[in-house]
Amino acid sequence: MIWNEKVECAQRRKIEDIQSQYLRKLVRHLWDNNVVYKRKLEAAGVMPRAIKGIHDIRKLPFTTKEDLRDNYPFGIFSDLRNTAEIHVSSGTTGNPTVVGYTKEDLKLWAEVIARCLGCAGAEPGDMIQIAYGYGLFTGGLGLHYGSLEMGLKILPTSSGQTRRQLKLMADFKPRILACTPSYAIYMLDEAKAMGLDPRASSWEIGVFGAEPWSESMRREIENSWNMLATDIYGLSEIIGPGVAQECKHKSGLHLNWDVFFPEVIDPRTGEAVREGERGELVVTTLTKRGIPLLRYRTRDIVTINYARCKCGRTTPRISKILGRTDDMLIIRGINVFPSQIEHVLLGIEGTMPHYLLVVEREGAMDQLEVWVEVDQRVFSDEIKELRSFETKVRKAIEDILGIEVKVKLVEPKTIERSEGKAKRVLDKRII
Ligand code: DLL
Repeated sequence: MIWNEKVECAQRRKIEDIQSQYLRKLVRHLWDNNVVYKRKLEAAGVMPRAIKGIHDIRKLPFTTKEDLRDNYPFGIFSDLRNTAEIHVSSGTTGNPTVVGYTKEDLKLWAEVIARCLGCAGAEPGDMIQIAYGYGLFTGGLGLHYGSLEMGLKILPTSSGQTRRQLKLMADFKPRILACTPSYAIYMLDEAKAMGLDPRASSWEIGVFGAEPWSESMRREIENSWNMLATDIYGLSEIIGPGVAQECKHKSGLHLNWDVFFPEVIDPRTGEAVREGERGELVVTTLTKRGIPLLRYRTRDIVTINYARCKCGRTTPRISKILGRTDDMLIIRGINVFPSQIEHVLLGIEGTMPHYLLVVEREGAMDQLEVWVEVDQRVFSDEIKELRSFETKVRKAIEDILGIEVKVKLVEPKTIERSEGKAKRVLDKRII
């Protein structure tokens, strides 16, 4: 169903008028209420009155993840007093990324997710099993608010406890499943072990996202579970899930552009690329109040298409995420930066600043193995001591990342050196 036809099927001119109004108001609001942005606007030499319409957006400065982290925890918030909910996602080193929502923002979140659910094919009254993590991660609660808004019956199973997930699915027969695509695949083996026939599952529609996934993963999910697998995209800084979503035609993700203004730029020059060309997605949150962001560099690589879709929506569609401009890895839905691990290793005596992250997919699950060079002294220790050193390194890394990892200690000079940019990641996943 089309949840908000007036907006989702509107003429481009009409949407541009709305965007222009919102942008003028937003820039004025930031100038008056946000010290960080006032400084950024001044540095860029842009006064609020210079922004007359949406096409002036190019005059505005970009915002990056560093802007959020440098102002940790609440420095970039525009309305801390009325902040109603806070979410956190992992950062590079040290500080995580903190985002805040006012009550109005939570309403906006519910609205855009309801649109996404409608886009995926949900109807009021359907039952949805939400197997994204609830908590600081935006997946669980975001889908929850949108499902409430649409009038779905919510089964908030959160992630994990797979046998229980599957028993509840078999007994309650939800029509929709929302989780990461890798979890949908992971659940297959467990279902078979429980004697369930996945093709007979009650799930007809999947709302899968939070990590990159390919067309071959889609085929596997659709064939094995006998369901339609749709892609949902978003990031905590913008709102969480709810930025864009595929419809049943699966020809790009419809982006909620009346509230999240998209640009696709060349990451090196900052200039817009032509429609259909690959570039970095940059998003301005036009109506958010807790932590509105101007021209946020998502670091996600996409193409964009402004043609009307067969489903009738006129919203622009972004491609599936084609890559990242930085070295962030997503492992089991968790964002991991090599620099986080480097930071841990620097704090442990006996390790060297040479390491390699080896990522593999075992079954449906991502496995991260960290190869760490240790100095000769550690290596000549007894096996028992070597083991306990390995455990120490592993625990320290797990504490920072919040996921299980394997650690392999290697002798000095084992890891290939590079004269240019060090190669820290060996990603063997085929997705
Ligand atoms: O992953 C929000 C989300 C939750 C989206 C549930 C969809 C479903 P973060 O933890 O801040 O937020 O991670 C954001 O994850 O910049 C992308 O690189 C990646 N990502 C999110 N959705 C997709 C997707 C949530 N559908 C980062 N395909 C983003 C590929 C995705 N990558």
